[in-house]
Amino acid sequence: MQRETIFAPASGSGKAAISIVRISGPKTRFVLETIAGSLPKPRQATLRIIKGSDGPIDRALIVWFPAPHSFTGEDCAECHLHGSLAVVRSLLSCLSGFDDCRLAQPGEFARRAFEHGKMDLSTIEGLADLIDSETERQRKQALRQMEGGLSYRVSEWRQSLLSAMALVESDIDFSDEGDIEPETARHAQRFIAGLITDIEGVLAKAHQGQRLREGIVLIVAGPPNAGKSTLVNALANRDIAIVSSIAGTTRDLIEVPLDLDGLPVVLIDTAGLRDSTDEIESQGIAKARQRVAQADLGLWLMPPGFNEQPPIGPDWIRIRTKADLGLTDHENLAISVLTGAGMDGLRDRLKTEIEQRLGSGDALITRERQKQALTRALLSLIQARKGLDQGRDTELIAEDLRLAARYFGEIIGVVGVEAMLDTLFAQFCIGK
Ligand SMILES: Nc1nc2c(ncn2[C@@H]2O[C@H](COP(=O)(O)OP(=O)(O)OP(=O)(O)O)[C@@H](O)[C@H]2O)c(=O)[nH]1
Ligand SMILES: [Mg+2]
Repeated sequence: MQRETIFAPASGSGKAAISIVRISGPKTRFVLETIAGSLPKPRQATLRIIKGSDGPIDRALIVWFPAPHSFTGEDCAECHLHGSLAVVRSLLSCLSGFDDCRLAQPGEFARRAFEHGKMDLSTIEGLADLIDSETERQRKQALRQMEGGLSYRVSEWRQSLLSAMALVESDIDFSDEGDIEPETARHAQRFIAGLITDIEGVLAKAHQGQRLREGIVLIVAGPPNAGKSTLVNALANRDIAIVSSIAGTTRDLIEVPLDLDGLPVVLIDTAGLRDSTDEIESQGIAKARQRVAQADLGLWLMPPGFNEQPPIGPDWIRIRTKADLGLTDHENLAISVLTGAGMDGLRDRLKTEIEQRLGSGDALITRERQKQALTRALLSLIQARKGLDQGRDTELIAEDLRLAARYFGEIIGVVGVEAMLDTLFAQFCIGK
């Protein structure tokens, strides 16, 4: 059965100067010939009148990308239309009139690119992150991944692994008793030791990569009326949380994604911590305590006269609030949102602390999935190294190495990833 041809708007919805509709699949050539009169030269923007069944739709730039030199690896085309809702709608309905042509599902173009070997899995994850990126640091990390930073390292590792496997397996073939020759073992040891060191280095930075992708979780906590919501609003530069002089104003967790000078932060306002008999407030306090335990960094807000220590959780920056009231001390950073005193100092301190947790920004691993596969590969390699050290049966060592190869394959999506593909591609919008 011939594969369906898919189409979708590839640019944002709404009025704009230009809207792009993308088409991919075996019918693309026929569709173009029909709606544009004839096939334009490959990869050259060509101005044409696009015609539907009841007359012209728009005058548009058309680009024809014959397979395999296209984003998806199939015959592909882009129509750059005038950015009007009616024009786009009219072209989409014209395209659905062709046999075997239908609107694409979210991420379906990317999925076809993956299936045709145009992009591997970690590259596509980079693309998804690039589209989602909100800060400069996130954009750079995503771009590096999309350009194949992780794929490149993994393919280097696979090469080394293949060399080690070849050594070990040649011994299985030639030796009678299954014992590995000392010379061969030493050789294989060298490859494996190199791999282990490399992977441990990359994994050590994985946490930073994930934090950069997801944002550093910064939680604001303290007793009721400490000025938590006031500070959250000031850091976010807008009124997100209700502020009042009544203790127990904030009850739910309020999360705000924040771009702190290019650093991605998820700022969380919480209910003031105290023993409460109010049922709703108590639930809020329980939620706050839970979230405190998972945060990367915390601001512990102490109003004048309050001296309790923060709960066990993240690293805390202790802050004396309402400094304008004149009750500060020498130990803690003092701020007044009212007068702005101490706020620059707090922002600088925050930036330093966050920078530290994000590292230099050159992490290769940015997702839990990648981390897990790489950790499993590492464990298999460590197992293989132990086997070689102890002169274990070569067949067992070879099996550990095969497992490691399999886990490498998972990172770039060569094996065992069917289950997660649907989830990944569904993250994209339609038209990607
Ligand atoms: N003088 C002075 N008052 C402040 C300052 N910051 C906040 N306040 C006041 O302190 C009161 C409590 O502020 P909130 O921000 O609602 O305190 P909160 O910690 O969020 O309180 P809950 O949500 O009830 O836990 C309000 O009346 C604020 O106007 C400050 O820097 N100086
Ligand atoms: Mg509050």
